[in-house]
Amino acid sequence: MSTSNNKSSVATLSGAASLEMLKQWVNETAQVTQPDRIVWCDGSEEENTRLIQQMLGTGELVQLNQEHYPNCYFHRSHPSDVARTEHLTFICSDHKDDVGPTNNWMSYADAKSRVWPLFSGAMRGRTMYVVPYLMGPANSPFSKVGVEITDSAYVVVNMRIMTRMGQVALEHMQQHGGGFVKGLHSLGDLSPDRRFIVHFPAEREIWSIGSGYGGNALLGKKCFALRIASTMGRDEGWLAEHMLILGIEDLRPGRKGEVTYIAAAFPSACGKTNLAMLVPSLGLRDQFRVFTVGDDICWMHIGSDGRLWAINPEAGFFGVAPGTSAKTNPNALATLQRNSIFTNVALTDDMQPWWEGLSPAPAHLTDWQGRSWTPDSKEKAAHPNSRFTAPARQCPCISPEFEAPLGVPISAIMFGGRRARIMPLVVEAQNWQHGVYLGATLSSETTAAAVGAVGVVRHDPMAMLPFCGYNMADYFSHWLGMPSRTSPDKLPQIFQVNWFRMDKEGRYLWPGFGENVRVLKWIVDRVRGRAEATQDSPIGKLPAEGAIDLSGLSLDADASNQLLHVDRTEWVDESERHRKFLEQFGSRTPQALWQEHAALRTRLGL
Ligand code: SAT
Ligand code: MN
Repeated sequence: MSTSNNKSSVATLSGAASLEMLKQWVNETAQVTQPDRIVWCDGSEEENTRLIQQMLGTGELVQLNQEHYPNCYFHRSHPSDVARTEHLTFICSDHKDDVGPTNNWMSYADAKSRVWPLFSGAMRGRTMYVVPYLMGPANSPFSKVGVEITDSAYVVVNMRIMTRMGQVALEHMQQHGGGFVKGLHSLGDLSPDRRFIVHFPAEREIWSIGSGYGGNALLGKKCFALRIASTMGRDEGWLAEHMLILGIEDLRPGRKGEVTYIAAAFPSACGKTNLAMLVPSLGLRDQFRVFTVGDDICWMHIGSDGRLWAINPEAGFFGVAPGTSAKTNPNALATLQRNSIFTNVALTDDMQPWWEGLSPAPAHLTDWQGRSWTPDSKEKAAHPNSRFTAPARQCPCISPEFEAPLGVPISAIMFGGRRARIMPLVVEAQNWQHGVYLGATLSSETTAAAVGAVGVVRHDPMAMLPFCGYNMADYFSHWLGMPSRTSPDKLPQIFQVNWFRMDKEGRYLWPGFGENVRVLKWIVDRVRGRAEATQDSPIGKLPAEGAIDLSGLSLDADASNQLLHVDRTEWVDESERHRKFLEQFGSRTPQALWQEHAALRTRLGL
């Protein structure tokens, strides 16, 4: 077992020593898992073709209509393995307090006795793939190397889309040293009873067994780029966040095409991909244009100019298919038209992928479980968490800065939740500390991205609840400490948004999608000192009357009032929920958050 509870500092390893460590780890792992053969993946086209051919043979992949979807394939996962399983996701450390009340903790002893034995002989009769990958652009000082050992060829071809895989990663490691994050993955027997996703932040290691699904199995994504990276960020003074990154170009006369970069955190399946690829609604299309840097994960470092600079560590999109259409996200639709993998969607009779919201339902489909489906069927044809895996470089609005080694400078951070009530469309924080409070007290209704009830309001601070690799109270302290690392006026302004507010009849008040550019416009103008906000709302700065451009939008006066309405009674209750949430962390809750809580209560007249 390579994790022997001695925290060797891999960060100081040379390139040669890192490579040596890799060889040794592969040998040790093979001895335990007993694969029939070992394949070192180089990320090449030939290798990819070979793996695809092999999976077409076993039925793991099905070829899609090559005329409409060239080089696209379909995969059906086990019906009990279609979303992240948060209750089977653990952080392993010396003390339970290290991970806090919002994470599942596992002791080293339990990891050794309950999880490690499941890997014993797990790869018998299978191939063990060794997948080196780079998170972040080649040549970026912020990029980090991971190696995933897996017995799933499906994982390999997905990792090839989602990361910079193969030679580029080994070269980065050789040049920069610093070791790599170990990720050991086996499908095991796919039983939820023997499924564990265990993180060892101190050892920079991940074990995942019993699942072949996205966030559980593509270990570069949530496991490394968020849970392990958030602990690296804490130790090294940077931020690993569950955020999209977009650039919004101002096309208005006299603005010289200035681009403002925004990072935005939303829980899974709340529209990050759509926002990252936003096409402004018709009326505002000649004023703004949006470029995508990332749709899910954002690593932010303080640059030499004192500002926060962001890179997207990923190279592809693992997007929710249902709801994606020419209307809601034409850029995503164009991106996934070729070289993409579809998981748990429905199939048309001529082998095109289909999901709810794509187009009017065809008269006949094969549903995500392989059953015949007609519009009369009671169940959905595509799984609500069905996904596409598509290369980012194919996105028509990919940012010219996508590969920039130093990333892009962030001017605004948005925290968004899915809330039917209470939360206004947009509110701006008074300052960084208040912004951290807005992020820390964020709540959202649960979605199909994780196993469990859908639509339940839960706290999801910074949209990181399932992804923070250490005690969330310490994570808040880390955020609160950012101003001490730079000059505070260089940090981005912080906003909270909610696209999902409903009226009493349960209808969305805000049209969302392309119309969200109206909120972005206000945010751009706020950070550039050109738009007005009220100063007197108890929860933060709201757009002043008329400050949000609603021209050409058929929104009645009542709806626009409701969208920005702050109901004192509701907020008194909400502040109680904040208190209960913050109390969970006991003495670790930063005093600054209690100060903000008290200030909110005072502004509410309590
Ligand atoms: O399955 S993933 O975790 O990769 C996607 C998501 O839930 O955001
Ligand atoms: Mn996500």
